[in-house]
Amino acid sequence: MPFEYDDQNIFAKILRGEIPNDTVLETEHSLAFRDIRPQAPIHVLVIPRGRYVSFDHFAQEASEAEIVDFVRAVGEVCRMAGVEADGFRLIANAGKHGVQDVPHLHVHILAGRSLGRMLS
Ligand code: IU
Repeated sequence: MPFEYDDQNIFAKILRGEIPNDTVLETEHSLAFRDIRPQAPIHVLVIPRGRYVSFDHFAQEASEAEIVDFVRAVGEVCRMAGVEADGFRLIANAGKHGVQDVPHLHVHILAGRSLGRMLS
């Protein structure tokens, strides 16, 4: 099934500059900004600028330049979070069972408190 991207999703509007955001990092192909409802003292979202719904969509269709840029942007935010805090967690929700609210690929970076054990 082809991936269908909704240009009216909130992160598409942020990327078009229609809605403000609290930017922490801008690169050629990616943007990182603070989550509007933080679940930890540090809660940053990293998104590609391209029209990708989810991680699997991105991995299949993004260019190598976009993929390298995105992974480096995620890594840079982890580094920034890790400097201020004692470790971090990455999460990328997808689809209904993953409870993805915004249908534009985003990686959550959470830090600044103990996040508990998710997997046993
Ligand atoms: P999810 O992985 O799609 O479930 O998470 C979406 C996140 O986007 C969630 O943590 C929201 O607080 C966050 N968010 C935001 O940062 N800015 C917004 O305008 C909206 C949602 I709407």
